[in-house]
Amino acid sequence: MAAVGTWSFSRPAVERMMSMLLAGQNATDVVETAMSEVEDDVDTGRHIVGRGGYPNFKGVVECDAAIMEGLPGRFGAVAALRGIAQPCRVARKVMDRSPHSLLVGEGAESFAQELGFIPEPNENMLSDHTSTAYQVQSDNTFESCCIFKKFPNTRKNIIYNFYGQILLKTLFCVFLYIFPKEFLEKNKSVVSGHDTLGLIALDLGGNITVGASTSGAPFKSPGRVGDSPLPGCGLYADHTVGAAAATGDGDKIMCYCPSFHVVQLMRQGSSPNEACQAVLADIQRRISGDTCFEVGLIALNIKGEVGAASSVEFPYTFWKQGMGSVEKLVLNQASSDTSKNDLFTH
Ligand code: SD4
Repeated sequence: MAAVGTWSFSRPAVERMMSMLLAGQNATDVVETAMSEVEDDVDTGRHIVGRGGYPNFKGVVECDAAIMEGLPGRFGAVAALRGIAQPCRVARKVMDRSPHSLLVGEGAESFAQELGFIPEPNENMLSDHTSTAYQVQSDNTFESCCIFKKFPNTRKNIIYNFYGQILLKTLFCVFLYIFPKEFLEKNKSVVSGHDTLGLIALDLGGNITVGASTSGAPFKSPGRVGDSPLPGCGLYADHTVGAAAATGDGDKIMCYCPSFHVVQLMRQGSSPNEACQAVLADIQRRISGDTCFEVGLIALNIKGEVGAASSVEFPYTFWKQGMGSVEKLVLNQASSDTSKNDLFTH
């Protein structure tokens, strides 16, 4: 039995997984329950998960979530799902009850409603923190500075608005070209970091399940889907080998299928730690010299060994049978601290 989760805020979820696993529950119920508790907690929303998550650029919270069992073909996911505070529970229903594997947007919402979920108004999905961040972000963006919006919608004003916007956008691009660093630094202060809750559980019967959940990139385009609900990208599991999950910049992560790659390397004999490090090194080699985007990987094999690698400082939490409590391990930037991980590789 073992459990692992991404980032420090996964600790309560991993503690929950520990107690459920010790009570003999199966890995999928364990992941779904622990995940949905964090998703529903408005305070953890600021970590870009579920209720309280950051909205898209129109102010609407849209969540992605997925669950994958190690057994072949057992996968379910939802993407760009609005108004449901526990999207991982809907993903589980997609896995168990739908002939499909991934449902998005309105279709996912209708499916959830058919299965008894009650969509909530968007206000319930926002927290004070994320509403304020959205307001600040909107005030900072070019569009809301457009003075032309304030005039009535006469034909003349629409034409002025059209050419005015082109002019302002051109000036804005010139500004970004000249002062890119300053602009990016200013906007970084609104929100930074890419967090996804990734959880993996290995139960007493040797079943392994992985889940991932996120409200996605803050202020994303409506309909944007990240890596988290995509099998092989945000998560992957194989009951003969183990499982892996990814967190970070999903628009980039999905180009490398890192979770599948980690599991494949473990199949070929790598430890979880070696596999995560090799996949990170492969991504860094392929982007040849460019600063690596944010990506963190966790993996657990069916022996209960854990591993991780990350391009940024990356805390993750872990428990395995025999340990009295959940441990937090921290990887330094662009490294995988093997000395710490080896402590947990038995
Ligand atoms: C995503 N990996 O959707 C997730 C979460 C995230 O900024 O990092 N968002 O890309």
